[in-house]
Amino acid sequence: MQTLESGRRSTRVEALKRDIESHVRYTLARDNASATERDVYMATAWTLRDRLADRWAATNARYEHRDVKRVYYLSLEFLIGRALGNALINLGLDGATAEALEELGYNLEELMDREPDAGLGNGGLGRLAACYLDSMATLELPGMGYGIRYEHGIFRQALDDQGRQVEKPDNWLMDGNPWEIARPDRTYKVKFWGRVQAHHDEEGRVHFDWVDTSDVLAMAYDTPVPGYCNNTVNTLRLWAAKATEEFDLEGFIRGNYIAAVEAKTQTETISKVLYPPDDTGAGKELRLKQQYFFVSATLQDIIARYLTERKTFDDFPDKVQIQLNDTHPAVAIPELMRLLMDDHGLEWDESFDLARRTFAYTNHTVLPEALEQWGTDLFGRLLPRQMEIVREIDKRFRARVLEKFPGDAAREERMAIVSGNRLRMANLAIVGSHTTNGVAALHTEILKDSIFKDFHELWPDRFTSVTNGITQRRWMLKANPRLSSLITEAIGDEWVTQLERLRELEPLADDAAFRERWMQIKAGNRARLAGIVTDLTGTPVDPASMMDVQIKRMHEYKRQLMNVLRCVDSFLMLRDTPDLDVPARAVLFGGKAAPTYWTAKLIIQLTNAVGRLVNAEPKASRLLRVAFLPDYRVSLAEKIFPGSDLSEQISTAGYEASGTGNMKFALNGALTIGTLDGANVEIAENVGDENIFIFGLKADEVEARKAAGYNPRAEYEASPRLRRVLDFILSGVLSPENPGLYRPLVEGLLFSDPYMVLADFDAYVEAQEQVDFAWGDQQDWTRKAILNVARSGFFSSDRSVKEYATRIWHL
Ligand code: 26V
Repeated sequence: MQTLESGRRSTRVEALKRDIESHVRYTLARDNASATERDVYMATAWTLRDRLADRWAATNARYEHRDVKRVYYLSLEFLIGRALGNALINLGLDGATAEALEELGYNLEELMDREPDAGLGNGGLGRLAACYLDSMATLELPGMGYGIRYEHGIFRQALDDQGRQVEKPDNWLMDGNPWEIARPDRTYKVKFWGRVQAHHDEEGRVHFDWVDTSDVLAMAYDTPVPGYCNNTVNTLRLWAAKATEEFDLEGFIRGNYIAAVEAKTQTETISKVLYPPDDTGAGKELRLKQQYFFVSATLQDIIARYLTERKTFDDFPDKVQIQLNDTHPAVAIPELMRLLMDDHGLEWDESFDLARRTFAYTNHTVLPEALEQWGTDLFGRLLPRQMEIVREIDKRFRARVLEKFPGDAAREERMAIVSGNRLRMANLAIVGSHTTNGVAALHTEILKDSIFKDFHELWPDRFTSVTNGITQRRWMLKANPRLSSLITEAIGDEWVTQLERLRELEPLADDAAFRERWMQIKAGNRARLAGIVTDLTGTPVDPASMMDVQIKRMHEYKRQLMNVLRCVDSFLMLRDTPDLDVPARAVLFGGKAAPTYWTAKLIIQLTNAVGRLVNAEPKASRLLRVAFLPDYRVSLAEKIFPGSDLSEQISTAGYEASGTGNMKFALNGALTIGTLDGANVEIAENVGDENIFIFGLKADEVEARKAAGYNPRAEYEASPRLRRVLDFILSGVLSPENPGLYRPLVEGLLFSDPYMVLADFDAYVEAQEQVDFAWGDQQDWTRKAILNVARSGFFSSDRSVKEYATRIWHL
């Protein structure tokens, strides 16, 4: 007899099959026999999108009807990853769809693997934006993301036969993107260059016109953002650059067809490609064009939406809150003022006040080279009216500083928005917003007493902290289905929307039968990871070894190099000491280096050289494997976290603003080895000191050592272990054909070591020995792992978004 549930399910499966087949036939005009896997993937995606469409329209209608206060998350980056699996989970259709496809002769997992990642971001900042969209939709908050529809996202990373990073183009839109809907009716004109003309009206008031501009059109593409099983579907609106029609027409009139088409292509390069961070920081004209392009279109869109309900701007900040994801969209501050003054006739004071009450700014880094500055020359030529407005904001702000700190010219200059020929975007963002926040407790303290100290002294109330979070829907429910099922079986499924409920797992850490099941699942996930490592790198990995993982962007402050040095140390020990009693480990790395970041690229090459050496040495490779997984990205991350045992979070204290990978590991039951940096501090507080391996200098100690005149050479002299490792690399055996290849890395450490690798090395190796020891007791290790999971509820992006909503957006 069929139950009601299974009856509904079979109806659902039938409907899914029917719609998938119908999309193959009518959207793709194929018959079932000639349909390729790609066709079936597309048809499945459209089928799911159709099921989102009604809820999407209803969500928009509800927001409009209730005239809600809206939040706009402006970001140059959204690192979404794949959409199909996420839509399935959030619609609760994963089981039924798998069944439908199976009956059609296809495998859901395989189809999902065909979807290219939407890699419209570089790393943590972009992934955070994606997690926040998921949480806003799940919390039913009227939040909308705005960004750029890059034709090419983050480059794909390949490794050549020398172990060097090679960048390959990302062509994610090539096969069509079934998740987006073009909205040509939402197209705005964005102006560039030109000049400002003042004129007086009949009443003698001055008006400013921005004339002789060259214009670009911004066309909206919308992607649905489904909440978890709740009928809310929010929107991510990405802008694509299109040449204006006049542009084309002019070319025809002048008879210069080819030149006109060329000019059109040139214009459309604005949304062609995502910028990777580079050592030259700002200063790139196209990057500034991208920022202004998406900001201007976004503000026009927001104002148009606001004005459908009202005639004045009096309520603007009560209906519109705009979160600036780093300074990248900070040109929104003068742009909103320009629109209010020049297009809508408001006065300066009112415009500035409205803008300040509308914007909030999140800082994501303290690295000086990553703090954006624009040359006033470029900025002033590209955006002449906005430059005037910025200069006026700066003039008034300087006066305010001197009023509070009379005679303090040095302070005035430090705080200035425009200083010499530099426009400092962070200073503009703080002055032009109501709230500035850091992304973890320690990070915010560092903002307040170092890089933004002067601003904190002027406006202490403007600063607040919101610790980052991650969405458990993608990073647990979707990525780790087997552990998710075990957890749900034990405590119910409320954790999917209330992650703090994981606390209920705590007593089970002492339950031997539960631990047994936990270990079995972990073993399965570990075996899957071992298989992936072998597939991707050719390195065989014993599925019983400890999976020791460092995955994140390559940067010196993250200290992948310290991890590599530790691998060399282990190698030398294993090679030279017979019968060494240590557990088997696979040390796995993954991460992209910015294409112009030579040191980071050399560290990748060194990692691969160490891997080759270790994996080929018979004695060492029994207990140690080292592998670099190419093309680390969201979809690969989802496969790595569940199989990981040890999470490497070893940045120089004070440099990692928060980290979010650290949270994904803890949530999936890996133990952390880490410094007291970023959100590691809060992970340690939550999971308890006995369930984490903390080592190394603390942030204030790093500063003190620097102030006292840090001498890395002395560390080398004092530590025989460190000396052996560095001498080994200097010997050239890792690159016999070019023995000096890695010398610059070692010399960088010996002569400067800005990130204190040598100062922390011995402490790191000792902490790793504690890890080895703890691993020896698998029961206790598992106990700790369960407690890590049980206590990571705080790191849900639902919690972060709620904090933004109450403390910053006042929803
Ligand atoms: C930018 C640049 C540009 C110049 C060259 C080097 C460089 C290095 C880093 C960056 C960082 C850009 C901002 C960013 O992605 N920050 C990350 O934001 C995450 C989300 O808040 C946070 O978890 C990470 O700790 C933080 O590094």
